[in-house]
Amino acid sequence: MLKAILWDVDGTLAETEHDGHLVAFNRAFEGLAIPWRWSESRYGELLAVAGGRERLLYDLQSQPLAPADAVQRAALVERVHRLKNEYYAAIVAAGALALRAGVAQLFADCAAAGVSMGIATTTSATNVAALLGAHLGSSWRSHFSAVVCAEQAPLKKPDPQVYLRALQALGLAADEALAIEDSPAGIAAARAAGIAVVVARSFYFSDIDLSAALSAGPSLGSARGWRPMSGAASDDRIALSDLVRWHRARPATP
Ligand code: XBP
Ligand code: MG
Repeated sequence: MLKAILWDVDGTLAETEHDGHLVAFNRAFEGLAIPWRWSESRYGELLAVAGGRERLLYDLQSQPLAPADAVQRAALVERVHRLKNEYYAAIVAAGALALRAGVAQLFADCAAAGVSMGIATTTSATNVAALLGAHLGSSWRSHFSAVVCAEQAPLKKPDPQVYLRALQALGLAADEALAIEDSPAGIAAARAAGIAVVVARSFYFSDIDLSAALSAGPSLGSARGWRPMSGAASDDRIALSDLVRWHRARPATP
């Protein structure tokens, strides 16, 4: 029986990578007088590396103007990441990061049906608080029975740690939860934890392998384009009733 929905954050709740983190990283480079910027397409490549700090460190390997010394590199990563998160919070506070279509309605469905919700993300806790505080208010934490971020699960997706810790916090078995994700690393993490996963494709992950997903579609805000399980035509969005139906019909070994 489905008892909890586990939400990924970046790309799933909002288009935070394209409209938030990328913009904030470039502002941080500028603010620290670092002489390079990331293009939209370069950031798409870099998303193969989960975690903002890890992404920065990886990119430094191909930046000719980056310091050669490992200690200096690590210090630079910390400075950029801290400032990036400040700019990210400012972008969220300015109202520039709307929740993706259908997300708020699913939150309401879960509340009405008494289905728990959890957060399972590779991003920093500060970014989750900024985003959800802006959309759900200062009591945002009370909407979620578990919030597991990078700080609580340092082994980032595709490692299953974040999902295993979320299940542990909820006191649930893997087959009592359903993950909502957007990225290959997120899908792999949920599946490695034994959790069935539904994928709402995002800007940067519009063309990924979806064979491990219970169902996938372009948006939770539309019942169209979902497969192999389809949304109910009666309600032009993906409702909790669709997720419950899909979860019940999942293969024996999800
Ligand atoms: C996505 C990530 C994060 C963000 C940046 O996490 O990989 O690293 O890109 O956030 P998810 P930080 O999809 O699991 O929410 O800079 O805080 O790492
Ligand atoms: Mg994501």
